[in-house]
Amino acid sequence: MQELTGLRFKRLLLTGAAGALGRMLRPRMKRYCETLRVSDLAAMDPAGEGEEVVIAPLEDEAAMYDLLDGVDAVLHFGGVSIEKPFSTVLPANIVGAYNLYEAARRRGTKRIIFASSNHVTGFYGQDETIKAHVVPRPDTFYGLSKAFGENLAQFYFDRHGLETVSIRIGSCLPEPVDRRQLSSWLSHDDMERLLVAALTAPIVGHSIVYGASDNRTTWWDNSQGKHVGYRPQDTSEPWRAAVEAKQGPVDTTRPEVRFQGGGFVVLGPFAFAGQPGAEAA
Ligand code: NAI
Ligand code: 15L
Repeated sequence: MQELTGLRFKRLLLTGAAGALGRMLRPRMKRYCETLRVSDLAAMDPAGEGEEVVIAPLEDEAAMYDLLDGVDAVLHFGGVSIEKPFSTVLPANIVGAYNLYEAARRRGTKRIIFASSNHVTGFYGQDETIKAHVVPRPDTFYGLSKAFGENLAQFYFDRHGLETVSIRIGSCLPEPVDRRQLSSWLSHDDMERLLVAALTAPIVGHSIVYGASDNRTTWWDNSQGKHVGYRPQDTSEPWRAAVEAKQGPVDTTRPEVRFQGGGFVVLGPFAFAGQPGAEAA
């Protein structure tokens, strides 16, 4: 994808840089800043020109304070990215998000782009189209932690004027691979477009935008985030026929087909009430 503007931040921070999206975004976001600081708790590629590589666990308050030094804006992609026991989600996504916001406030960082998730609203139906300001209906402890992150963002804006765009990312992959992803897919190029829009929109306060491409089937209406200026240019349509042929007919009574969160709604120890595998307690 061509560079979108000649825009240059002095220093951007990308957390979660060792992860799937972090590795994809690192070379792309480098083009928009003089210095890209990348962090994770896992090992990352060594620093290239104009890069700084920092190992920093989100739950380490002092490390986060150091990490935010001199940072204009943050792309916060670090943390637990799938359903896990609450004791695993808590330090990374809840304590970690607090540490990041508090460090950003004290260091004077202006804006955070928060990699939230569609699993904040995973228990809405696939027969519904929802806007960003609906009541959250998280489908997992993971989705709950992202809802906390969004509330934290709202609080830090209302209380301290620290701006955030929370992106409820759908499924960000090179291409859609199943029927659900025909609706939830976000191409890598559209992710970059969305991040640049979120970084550069003049005023965002705390805004929430669903991160999806311009798919023909969609459950998300981004009209409440129009001011962010995101214009997707890709669509899942070229993959539709092949995905539908491969998958065949779906059983629409199954919870993972009924709800937007797909397979996440049946993950974890509780499974889904009334379904085989659901824990009695
Ligand atoms: P990933 O699991 O590949 O990457 C997450 C990174 O965060 C990993 O490198 C991991 O080491 C790091 N991390 C985990 N706990 C940490 C901690 N306590 N301190 C510091 N670093 C920690 O996930 P992926 O797919 O790259 O997603 C990135 C972000 O985007 C996540 O926050 C995820 O929830 C969100 N997201 C991703 C979607 C997707 O389609 N890939 C969809 C919706 C949201
Ligand atoms: C997410 O939040 C996950 O991080 C990612 O691994 C995908 O499963 C995605 O949602 C999805 O809903 O497809």
